[in-house]
Formats: sequence, C-alpha cells, structure tokens
Amino acid sequence: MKLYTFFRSSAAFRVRIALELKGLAYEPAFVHLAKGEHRDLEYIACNPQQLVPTLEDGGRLLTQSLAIIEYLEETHPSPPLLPRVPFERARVRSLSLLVACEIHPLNNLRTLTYLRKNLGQDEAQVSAWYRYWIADGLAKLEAELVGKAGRFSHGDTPTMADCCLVPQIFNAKRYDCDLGPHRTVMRVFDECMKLEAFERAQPSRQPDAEP
Ligand SMILES: N[C@@H](CCC(=O)N[C@@H](CS)C(=O)NCC(=O)O)C(=O)O
Repeated sequence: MKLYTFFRSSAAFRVRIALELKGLAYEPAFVHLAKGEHRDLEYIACNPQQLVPTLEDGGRLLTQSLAIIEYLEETHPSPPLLPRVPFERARVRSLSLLVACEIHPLNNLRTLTYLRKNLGQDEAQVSAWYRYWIADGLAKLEAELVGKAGRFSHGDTPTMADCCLVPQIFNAKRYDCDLGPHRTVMRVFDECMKLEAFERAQPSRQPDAEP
C-alpha cells in the first residue's frame, strides 16, 4: 500500500495511526501541502478533492481518511478499530465524525487561507477563529467522553475515535490552545501516546517532518 501523506496533515495522521495499530506496512508518498503540491495536476489525478490523504492499494485509489480507515478495518480486521456490537460501532463512528466533520473542517489549511487571503484577516484574527472553534469542538468531545470513556475514547482498546482525537490535539497544541478544560479528552490523549503505534505515526517522526 502507498499512503499520500504530509507530516502535519491531521487527516493523514489518522490513517497513519490506523496502519500502525494494525501493523500494516506502507510506502509513504509525500505531498507538501504548504508548497501547494496537493494542487499539482499529477496529484489531482490521484485525488480530485485535492486533499491529503489518499491510499493506494493494488493500484486503486481511495480518498477521505475515515473511509480509508473503515476499508483497512474490513480488509484487515485484526486488531479491530471498531467494536463488534452495532450500537458501539455507531458510537465510535459518532465520536470520529465529531472530530472529522465538526472540528477539523473549520481549522484546516484552506479555511484558514480563505480567512487570510479572501477576507483579509490578520494572524491574530485567524488565531482567534482557530482557538474559538477548537475550544467549542473539544468541549463537545469532552461532554461525549466524560463518564463514558474507558482507558481510550470507547472502551479499553484504541478505536477509530482515538485515531481522530490524537491528531486534533496535536493540531490544537500547535496553535497553543488551552487544553486544561478538556480533562477526559487529554487523559485519553495521554493514554494513546503511551502506545508505540501513535508515537510512530506522529508528525515529528515522519521522514518529511520539518521543524
Ligand atoms: N475529510 C477529509 C479532510 C482532508 C483534509 O482536509 N486534508 C487536509 C490536510 S489535514 C488538506 O489536504 N488540506 C488541503 C487544503 O486545505 O487545501 C479527510 O478526512 O480525509
């Protein structure tokens, strides 16, 4: 398998964690988002959405991190990243979608670039936007997890929800967000980072990492 990835991409980070948790080898192909390589014609041929990640498996291409993780789950079921019981599977998907659909789109590269370039916002205003939506989103994730999380977001083994939670926290730390109020979220984050799979997938450990 080949994964089109960028060290700082939290969506690619989700898939890297899933690959590591499942012990699946992959070849990374680097797409430098800050240099706009996701808009190169060659990459658009792989991913018409012009987003990272893309997974190539047996010559076929798959986009969208959660679809990729579910594909890995179905093709390599062990260890599972989704529980067997339908209600619990839905719960893990719900937590994953809270991060991927409600938090991440508000603070990804193209959204922040639009604020800067099209709406003329300065860095302080962009940071205020970023921090507002992170605080709002993580408060909602905290409300979902408090009193319900196990060692991890759902139960005592890592799931797809943790593949989403951890990159979002890396992102929030990069923007110096106040993570103090999100105690359960941060407890789960710390628990995940004790595992080698999460550690190996993190941005600074990637061959394309930059300071
Ligand atoms: N929902 C998509 C999000 C993908 C996404 O937004 N990727 C970011 C990097 S984390 C990206 O490629 N951004 C390029 C841009 O915003 O122009 C997924 O889960 O794969």
